[in-house]
Amino acid sequence: ALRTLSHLSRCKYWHYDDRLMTSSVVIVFHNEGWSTLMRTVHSVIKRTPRKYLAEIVMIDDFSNKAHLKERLEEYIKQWNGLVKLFRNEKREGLIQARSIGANKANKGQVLIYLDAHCEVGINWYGPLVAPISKDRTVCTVPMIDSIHGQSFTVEPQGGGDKDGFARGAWDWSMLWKRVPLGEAEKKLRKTQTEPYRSPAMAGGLFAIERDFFFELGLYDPGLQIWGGENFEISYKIWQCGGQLLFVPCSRIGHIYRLQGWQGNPPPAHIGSSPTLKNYVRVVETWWDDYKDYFYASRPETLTLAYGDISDLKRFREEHRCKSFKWFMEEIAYDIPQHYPLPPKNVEWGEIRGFESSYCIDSMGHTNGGNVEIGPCHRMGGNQLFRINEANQLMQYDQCLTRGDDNSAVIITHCDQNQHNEWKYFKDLHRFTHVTTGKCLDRSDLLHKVFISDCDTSKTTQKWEMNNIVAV
Ligand code: UD2
Ligand code: MN
Repeated sequence: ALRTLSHLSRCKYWHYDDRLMTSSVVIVFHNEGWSTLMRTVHSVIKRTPRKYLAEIVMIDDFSNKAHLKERLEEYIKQWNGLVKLFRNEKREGLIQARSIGANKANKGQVLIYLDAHCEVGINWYGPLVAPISKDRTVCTVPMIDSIHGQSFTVEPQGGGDKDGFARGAWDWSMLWKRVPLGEAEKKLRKTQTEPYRSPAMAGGLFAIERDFFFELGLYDPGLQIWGGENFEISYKIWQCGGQLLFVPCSRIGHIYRLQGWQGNPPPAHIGSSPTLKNYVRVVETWWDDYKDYFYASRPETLTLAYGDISDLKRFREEHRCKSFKWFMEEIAYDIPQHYPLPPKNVEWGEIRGFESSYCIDSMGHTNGGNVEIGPCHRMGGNQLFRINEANQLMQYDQCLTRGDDNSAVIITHCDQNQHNEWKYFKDLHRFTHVTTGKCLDRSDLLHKVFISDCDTSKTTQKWEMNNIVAV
């Protein structure tokens, strides 16, 4: 059961205009389960005042499951046209499917997007749409509770302040984060149940005035399948004159992915790394000089072919959208406090035993596991490292450091002032562990990585770092 959030019981005392804007609810789906998909639809119908619900538009993104064919078509007939179903003729991905949905859903004044495995809460509608009815350039996001994928229990999400309030954020590699609502933002509102500003949205659940979404150009048509669109729309809203608000009194449950579920694979006609390409398009379009911080965190994307973004740049100019620096200073000022701007890289790539075919491999270990030696695969991933100006030898958000036995090399999560221990001497083919004065060493035979007394005659202490590029 939902943990009692006593301050939220005050949501009962708000009065909403009885002439709010009407809405089209858009649900895009690809191979969703029957009960979760229909629960989304049923909950919207049951819990939305009929005079505001113009239609529910379902976009089937090229599913192949039998229950999503005739059975679905027959089932929605009970609502006499209130629920519409459109089918994509090829897999578009959730991002373009949502833009298609915006075109199909033309009856409501507001577009409300929901993932296909949600349950809207009681009185979700008024609080979510009222801010838009007041100012059409506001985009709102409900409080998203977490429905467990097996037990279907509902819990508030983590990552917030003591009352559970969080703002949407990112780290510099573009991973979605939630940071506690800070004092400065709290001061901007009179009560805890008022909407508050968020730099970014998670992506799946939001409400936006339809015409305003079209004025913003919908989603970048070059974004493919999954990922990054939540940041694109967030930056576009803020930098081009709108606002993004999180609304405490509108609650919607969402079933999060179960541990290990990788998501639906991209279709064959899509090239590799669509999500990474999306990230690059977004930072290239919106981040200005801050994009260097993204590339410092994900150097392998430096050479990624991300397509043409000249239309997006022109849009930014024509709409006189503000700079990312303005956005970071005025709206997202708290994010670097939680995710500091990363230092520049000195070198990055695979760490290969000099002139050998063996590379350091994290084997996916994190938080204290050993790094090992494995055959070089030149695919990046667990063999992709970077050494930065703060003397950290890193993979993603993890640092290499000395293990408890004083010789093994382990990998563990680090902040910017932790594990500043390494120097790479390119010409000497050497990694020095500065704090002990020892050298990075290996046993190709035993697949082990360790530190030992420096010895220029030992070939196992010789390394080369070679760039790896994502494709
Ligand atoms: C989150 C968002 C999701 C989206 C994504 C980043 C929330 C709660 N969820 O991941 O909405 O912004 O981040 O892109 O904020 N789908 C398609 N075609 C596809 C793949 C998915 O139609 O090719 C549908 C899918 O059935 C679902 C929706 O798109 O209804 C979102 O996909 P998801 O649930 O796998 O994304 P999620 O929640 O992991
Ligand atoms: Mn989802």
